[in-house]
Amino acid sequence: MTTRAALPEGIEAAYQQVQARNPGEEEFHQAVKEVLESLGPVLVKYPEFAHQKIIQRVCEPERQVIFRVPWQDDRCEIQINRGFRVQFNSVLGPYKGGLRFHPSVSLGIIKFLGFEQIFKNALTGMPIGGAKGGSDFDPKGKSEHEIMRFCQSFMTELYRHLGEYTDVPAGDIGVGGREIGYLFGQYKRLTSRYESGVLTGKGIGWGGALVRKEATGYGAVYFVREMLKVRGDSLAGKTCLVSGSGNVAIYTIEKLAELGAKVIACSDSNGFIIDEKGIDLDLVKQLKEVERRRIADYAGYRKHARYIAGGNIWDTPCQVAMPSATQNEINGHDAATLVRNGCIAVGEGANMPTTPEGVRVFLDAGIAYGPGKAANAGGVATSALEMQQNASRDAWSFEFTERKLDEIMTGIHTTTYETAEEFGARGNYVVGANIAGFIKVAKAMLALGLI
Ligand code: NDP
Ligand code: 2IT
Repeated sequence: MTTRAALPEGIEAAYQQVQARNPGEEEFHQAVKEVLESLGPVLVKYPEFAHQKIIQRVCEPERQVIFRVPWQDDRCEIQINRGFRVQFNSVLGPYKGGLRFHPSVSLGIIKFLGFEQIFKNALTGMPIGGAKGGSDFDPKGKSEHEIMRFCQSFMTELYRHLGEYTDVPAGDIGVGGREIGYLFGQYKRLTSRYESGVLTGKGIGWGGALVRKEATGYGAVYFVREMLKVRGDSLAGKTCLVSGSGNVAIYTIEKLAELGAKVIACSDSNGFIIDEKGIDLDLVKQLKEVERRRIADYAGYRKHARYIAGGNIWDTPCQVAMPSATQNEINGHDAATLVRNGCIAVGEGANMPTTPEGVRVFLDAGIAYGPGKAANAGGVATSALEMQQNASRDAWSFEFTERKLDEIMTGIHTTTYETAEEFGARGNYVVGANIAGFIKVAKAMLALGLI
């Protein structure tokens, strides 16, 4: 359950309508509430947003597709999964947002992610709308052939809703370069077109962009670097925790180490490892990216490291915490533990990893807290750079693209910081991100008439 804090009257009514119209979708309610809580002063400055019912409109997806995904496993047994694509808002550009394959996927999860994506994408300054999709398919333990057959069946239904000017998916949990390859291959067969710009996160050599793989993690670290800079501090010498050990976590660890910080722990859904000498990233990459094994195996190769099965990574003292696994992985108790143990900065690589109670603890403690829709926007921003390269049939160097990513993240930091200040919430990046993202979307919606 999400906690109930008071919302301004008109906004409260809009929120109640969202709850009533979308029963049982708790994560979606949570994401909506967090944005609406920031919007009181916006409606005072822009009363036309209220008159034109922008909040009510923005909370209703433009289109939602739910479909059957039938496929055969290696024993020729028929399996049925459910596929989703929620095309939330296209006022700023083609729908854009990742695909998640995880057994916990439901309509409410996809809607929370799609809703967040609208404002995140607006913050990047790139011409992209907001969407999310995925399936309750569980990739764990599946063979290479099963993954391919599933991706082909998923795309056989989804392709009719996509297009480089329509809707451009990418990866998220359970969807990486391998899956994007199979999805793109099937799209190509079904349409007889080599339409590179229809998916991002493609492989280098067949339309992919350098730095996309690294972008979410690198970008989140840049955001933390900027938050610390405002406070006259830096990442050098800081002890860090990074949850997860997937795409976002790996490249968060890489950039933290590059900037002189020391990451001592990372995790997966079974437990976490502590390596006081600093995580050996080459080993993590080999285990996770190449061999697709569990993080527990790390301790088998590094005898001084410890694996804590079922443990809570946030109990470990640190100065910087970067949740990079999944939603609601830091609750109020975890947040209080982090603050008590001396944590001074939190940068969210994951989407909505902190519960409302946890967010409150961080804000009350006055630590540097970078919410996901600002801090992890580097992934989708670099997806937009990939679309730009596809459109111009160009391929940029790693250095050039990384510089662009850094500029975009530094820009998002400045925008969110200054917006918070303008609306009387200095240092509150939650307010800054929600307001800056919302105003951009709302103004465009007004300009385009009743949409
Ligand atoms: P991956 O599938 O590459 O990695 C996910 C990691 O998180 C794994 O270590 C996984 O452990 C762990 N995890 C996933 N679900 C759970 C769960 N329910 N409980 C505990 N641990 C879990 O995904 P990404 O790294 O791409 O995504 C991580 C987060 O970052 C997500 O919140 C995603 O929405 C967000 N994000 C991703 C972007 C991207 O570009 N990929 C962009 C912006 C945000 P296990 O293997 O045990 O499941
Ligand atoms: O949550 C996200 O921003 C992503 N999973 C990346 C989306 C994208 O289209 O690159």
